[in-house]
Amino acid sequence: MKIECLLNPGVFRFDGKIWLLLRVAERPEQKPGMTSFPVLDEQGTLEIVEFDNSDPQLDLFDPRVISYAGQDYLTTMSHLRLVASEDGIHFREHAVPHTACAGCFSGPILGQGDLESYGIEDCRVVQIGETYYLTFTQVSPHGVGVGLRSTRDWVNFRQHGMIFPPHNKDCAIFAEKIGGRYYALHRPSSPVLGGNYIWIAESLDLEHWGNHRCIAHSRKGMWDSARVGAGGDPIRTPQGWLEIYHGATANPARYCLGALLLDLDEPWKVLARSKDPIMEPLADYEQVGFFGNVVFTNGHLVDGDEVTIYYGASDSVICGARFSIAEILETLR
Ligand code: MAN
Repeated sequence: MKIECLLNPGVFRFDGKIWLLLRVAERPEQKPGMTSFPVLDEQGTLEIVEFDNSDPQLDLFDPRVISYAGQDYLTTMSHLRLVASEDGIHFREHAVPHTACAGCFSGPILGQGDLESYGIEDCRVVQIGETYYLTFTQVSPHGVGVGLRSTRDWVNFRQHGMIFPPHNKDCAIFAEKIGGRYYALHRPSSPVLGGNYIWIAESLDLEHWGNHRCIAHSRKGMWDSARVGAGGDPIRTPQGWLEIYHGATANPARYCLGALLLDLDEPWKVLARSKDPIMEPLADYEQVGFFGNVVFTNGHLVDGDEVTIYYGASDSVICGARFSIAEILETLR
């Protein structure tokens, strides 16, 4: 397999270090005139599916997705992999402190079972108490939903299954309870009425979610006209919860970042929002790549007024950008 993209990392602090949970997207080396990609069968064995590009049943409409005879597939399969850093800039694979096998790396986190047979993507990591909760996109022929796993040591994981069924992604859990309840942002898609909007839900146990409310629509004629979706977990500020989100246009597709400010006690209330993006794909590596014109985030680190936003650029490489939280808040209207 060849790594086509390293993108959209989850971010967290653990054992005195800064960690990224990378999304690694792979496929076989492509032969001329053919399209091939991996899928997992029910036993978790990798299979390679191959199509001839001249086959009229094949629709290569998007570098990320293909359709053959009415069935949709992903062109790459993603798994998650840990790297660590002392300074938040230089990352390498690092042993997770682990009583059972000193010095071993925590292995890749792979898709498992029927709901993840096309892989797992774009993992948000939030720490609540001693436990890290991972919310990620589960992809399979059944659709795209949100999975939850949790861990305390990054060696042993608990599977909580799918918490938001298809079509849903971009799930960011708040790091604190509000009024005795957990809250999460999520992004269902509605193909006919509605669209790709950000919703909020609440839960008593992080597994069962209800009282869903729609809090932010895409906005016609603006940089976030086709879709919006939450980034990492909302950042608590004295003015409210600051949520960095991605917004995209459809034709041509262009992904930018903006922000929402949510009420501290009633987080379903949007107090302010970016009129213009806080970040756009401008550098070469943000404009050209596997899927160009993309800046996309699902993780950040907060240090006082500074937030380092880790982001995927053009679905190919991982970057970081530092912002002042106060400056972002000043831009919101
Ligand atoms: C979707 C997801 C992301 C990806 C963007 C841009 O939102 O597949 O993983 O980064 O599209 O391609």
